[in-house]
Amino acid sequence: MTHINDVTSLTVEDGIAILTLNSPPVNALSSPVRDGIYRGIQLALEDKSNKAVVLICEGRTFIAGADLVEISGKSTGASLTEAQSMIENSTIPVVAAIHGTALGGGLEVALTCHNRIAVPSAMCGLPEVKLGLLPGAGGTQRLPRIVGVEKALQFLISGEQIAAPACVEMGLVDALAEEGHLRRDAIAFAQQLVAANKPLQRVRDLNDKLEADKGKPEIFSQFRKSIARKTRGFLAPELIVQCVEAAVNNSFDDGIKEEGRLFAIVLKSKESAAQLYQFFAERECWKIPDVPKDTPTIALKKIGIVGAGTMGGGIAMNFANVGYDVTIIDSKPEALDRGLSVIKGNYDRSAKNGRFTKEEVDSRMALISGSLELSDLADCDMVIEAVFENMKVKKQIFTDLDKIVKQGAILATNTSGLNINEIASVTNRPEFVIGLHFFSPANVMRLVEVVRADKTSKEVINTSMKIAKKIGKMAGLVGVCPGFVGNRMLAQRQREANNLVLAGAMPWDIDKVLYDFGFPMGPFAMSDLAGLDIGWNKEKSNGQTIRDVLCEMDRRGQKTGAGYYDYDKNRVPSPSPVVEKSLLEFVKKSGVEKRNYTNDDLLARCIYPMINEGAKLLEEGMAIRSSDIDIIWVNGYGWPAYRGGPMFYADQIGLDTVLAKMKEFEAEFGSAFKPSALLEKLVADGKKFKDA
Ligand code: 3H9
Repeated sequence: MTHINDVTSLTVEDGIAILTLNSPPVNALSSPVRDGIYRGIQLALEDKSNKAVVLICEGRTFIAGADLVEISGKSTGASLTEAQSMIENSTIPVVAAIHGTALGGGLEVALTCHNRIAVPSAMCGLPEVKLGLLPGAGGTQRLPRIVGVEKALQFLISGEQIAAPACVEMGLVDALAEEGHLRRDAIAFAQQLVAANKPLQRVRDLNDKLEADKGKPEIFSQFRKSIARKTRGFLAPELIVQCVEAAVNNSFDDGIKEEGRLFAIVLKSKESAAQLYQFFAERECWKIPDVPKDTPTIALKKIGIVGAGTMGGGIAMNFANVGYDVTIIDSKPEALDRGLSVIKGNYDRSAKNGRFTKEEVDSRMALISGSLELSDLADCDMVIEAVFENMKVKKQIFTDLDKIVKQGAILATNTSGLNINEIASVTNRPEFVIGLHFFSPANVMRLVEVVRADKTSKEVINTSMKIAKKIGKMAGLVGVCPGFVGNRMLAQRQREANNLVLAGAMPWDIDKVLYDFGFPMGPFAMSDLAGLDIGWNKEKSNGQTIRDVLCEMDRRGQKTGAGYYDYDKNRVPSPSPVVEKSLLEFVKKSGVEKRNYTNDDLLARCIYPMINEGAKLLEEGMAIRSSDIDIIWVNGYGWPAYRGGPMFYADQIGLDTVLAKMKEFEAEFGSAFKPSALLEKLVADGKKFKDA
């Protein structure tokens, strides 16, 4: 065996040179990996007795892409383009042998190989779009040459990973190896290629599929329309489409130049800085300083859910999806039946959309059973209470669960902000009590706030974080305080949005500012969607609040065709002159001075108090790190991913800017705006939240 460098080695078996990469954890294309590929292929070619080369990786995966730590920094040795050219211009076949994931630059390296073989469990993808980037190593030019323009656009814009068997169907992978025997089968495959002695297949030279799509600009215009809503505010998707257009309309070399030009733009963009930050934040959030990796966990097999409402049903689906037995309890038979049929309906819809098969619907439903008796949860390893937000009711449920459920089981509450210490206090096992705050709809939303109460044990925390990961969620570990992290910050935004309306700003102007910032909708559109009459009492209503005024006019939100907005029959909203008049009268009556606000004023009043609250949460130790707050806001509250999260955003615009504005607000509106001590300190020290 020849060691090329620390991460690459070359061996020869039966005339086939095997170039092996071993750069944990994911064989990313760091300088030594790129240089190792370049020099390894060069060395393999020097020995004329070698008939073919197999490029294979050690460890858990094939190359998972560019090295994201190094990506905008300095690099040494051969460039990726040089390594790829060395492969593509090889005079003997080079075969990529894929296991794990061939992602981004990894798949782009495989696409310069003449052939690809993969084990069935392998996945291929170009996920750059998720990082605010585009495939910058030929991916946008080679992929459409293999799979055609339409499929390539879907593949590139979704950034999804495709399983090896589907890749074979698309022509992206040539053959499947037996699981666990990749090396053996890749060598045999290379020998077959040598024996067949056909001309080497260079993807760059395949033009048939592009010819078929030439002169059809409508493909691009239709595609742009189809992704407009989903990609609003992101930079990379449009530039990816431009790259594919360049592939269709130019020679390969010119297309590559255009890809390079556009890659340089995305690489320097603030969107990719935010999305790369999120990538690492989403990996950091699992690391709990005082709960080391090797902390024991509690074995979970059977999960109990108390409450068959929308929340309980969604939570149950998460667990059934990954094979857990789930028992859902409700005290009312009709609520239980309704809950179970909503779950079935959700699964059926997914099956109809092709997300999984009818058999899978049946197997998942078979894991979920319903019961009217709490005692049926006795042998559960984890019970999650998901009833409505009422402390008295929750305390009663925990008192009962403590008596019924076996010792050693975790008792979790899905409260969105109640005091979990108080809930835990009614049990004889507060160390087994924890909060698992799912977001609605719980089967769809990615976030769970894992809420650590004063006495929660480390085992229970570790188990809860692990199970959150297993059911595919992003988890932020937070402390007990009203509203925890997410809702506590949201309350700041809600209060200020309402205050602005009370001082004459129009709801749709505030909504528009937040929508343009990147949120899916503003707080008033959201209230209309949820229904303005939630918690409103007709008998007690006396026009004291704006909500009273609107509900008294039977403007109770979308369901009545009117709320803050007027709605047409398709529920398309428009600003309401009636509401405007009522609001202005209300403001006049209340004696508050009406103001005119710029969009910047509206944004600062809604966003800066949230950032300040985030700083207080850090100060109080309710969140471990600012990036945890950011993953909570991006995954649970629609904060635009291309802005990284509120704390990252604050770091970008400058904490001094936020502090100065909070001081102005404090002077004008009082102590609700008092800057957090941490914010003051960071500004004084010239630091950012990321340094806190
Ligand atoms: C690209 O390729 C651009 C090119 O087109 C253009 C070039 C010119 N770099 O996720 P995990 C670390 S853009 C550096 O927990 P899993 C990660 O931080 C790239 N580090 O494991 C973590 O570290 P730690 C396109 C990386 O098994 C550890 O590896 N590629 C990279 O759940 C384990 O990661 C992608 O976007 C990297 N590329 O999932 C793929 N990747 O232990 C990004 C991971 O210290 N990666 N790390 O926290 C992934 O999607 C997943 O990591 C993967 C494994 C599926 C590979």
